[in-house]
Amino acid sequence: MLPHFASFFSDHLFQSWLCSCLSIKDEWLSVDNIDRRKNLSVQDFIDNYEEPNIPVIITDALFSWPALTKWNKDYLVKAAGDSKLAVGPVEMTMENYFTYSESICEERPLYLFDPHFIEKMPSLSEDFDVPIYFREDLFSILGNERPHYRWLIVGPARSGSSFHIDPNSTSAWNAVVKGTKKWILFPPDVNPPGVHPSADGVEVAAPVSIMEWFMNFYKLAKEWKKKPIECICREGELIFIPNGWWHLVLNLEESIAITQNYVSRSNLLNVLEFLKRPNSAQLVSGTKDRVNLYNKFKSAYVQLFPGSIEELEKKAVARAKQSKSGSFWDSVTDANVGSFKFGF
Ligand SMILES: O=C(O)CCC(=O)C(=O)O
Repeated sequence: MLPHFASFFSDHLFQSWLCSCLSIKDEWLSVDNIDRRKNLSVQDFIDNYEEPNIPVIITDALFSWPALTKWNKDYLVKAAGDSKLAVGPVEMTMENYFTYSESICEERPLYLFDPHFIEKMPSLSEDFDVPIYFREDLFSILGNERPHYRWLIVGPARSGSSFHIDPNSTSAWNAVVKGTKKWILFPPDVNPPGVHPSADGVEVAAPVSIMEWFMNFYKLAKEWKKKPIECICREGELIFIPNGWWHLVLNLEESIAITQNYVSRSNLLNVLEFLKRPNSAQLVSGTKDRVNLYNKFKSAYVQLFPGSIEELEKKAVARAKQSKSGSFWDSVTDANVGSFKFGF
């Protein structure tokens, strides 16, 4: 005989069901307070966004990408063939992924997020290139030992990435080839509402899903210590995510994107600082040899560019001295992600 559940109630089950069928509310999408730039020179990008560590959408960085006109479901299915792609905790063919994503209504739709897509779908490399702003890619000096750095991202409406900071203190760009993405970003010194990182930065306690965060915490963000940067990144646009920034992404429709994480001279000192933390074995990601990444990267860099680190340190000190905010000593002693400290 079946058990009788007539008087059984569960907030937990209800919330999950609610999050899987709640529609995306207009009020979650109305704020757009990010800088949007076109005809931006590389030097302007470095001076106004990369060095001061500020997000920006660049609206014309992808104009030459064939991907914008070529990529659709059929094209990706053909390019992937029988190769299995990384989808959350499992692997599946592109064809099976679309069969899944077209049929589900879930609180946390599985997201295709593959760091080896170029090896599996080599023809895609003809359809995009790294935009001019991000050509300095210092981890490339590590060759095959560099941490994972580029991903193909595919997901249905309501899929996305819950709040996180990007790996290894890298910065990133995220280019939308199809679809639209809602972004919420908080600076490195502000934990988003509902998000509680452990003191060592290894664990993060956060809402179960993106929809749950919007439902229960979005309103709080409006009165938070610092207001977030919010925007919708549309087809053909690219967003720059500076190192150390918390970000959450919600796909508003079926989306295809490419993201790449990188180290340039603007964030080299932060990356070195991060890699040499005492708990690097837990913090460093995307590579097997987490503990030795610092030594390998630093010695390869010093060999190629002798004196460069010292020069960057001097520049950082001069910049901090110049800043009116009196944050010089904060900046050299603060252990927050994204801040510079002495002692390499
Ligand atoms: O879901 C997305 O497109 C964002 C990806 C992302 O945040 C990341 O790669 O760090």
